[in-house]
Amino acid sequence: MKLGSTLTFTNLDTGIDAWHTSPAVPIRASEETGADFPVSDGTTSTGRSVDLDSGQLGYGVPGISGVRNNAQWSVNVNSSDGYQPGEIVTFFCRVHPGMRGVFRVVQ
Ligand SMILES: [Cu+2]
Repeated sequence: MKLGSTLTFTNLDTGIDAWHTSPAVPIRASEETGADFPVSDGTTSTGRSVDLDSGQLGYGVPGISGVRNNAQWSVNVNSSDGYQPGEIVTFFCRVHPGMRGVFRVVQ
């Protein structure tokens, strides 16, 4: 992700009532992969704490389902929010932990 850009997560499964949280829980950025990846300790590769929680992206009964009733959620990847070139941020879906992603901040 280029520093200063916006990262938007879109739930494309709303037609089948599948809710996703993308990213769900901020997780430690790591260049390692394995059974313990990603680690959900809420920090990036630089050790900086991040709060990336989209809530449940999708549509449901207001007040009961707990979903946002919105299919998109965005993060501003900019220096004023602490992002730095080279920083790696990993994330996963809390509903479907096998859905994982990562981005590296570039200049
Ligand atoms: Cu999901």
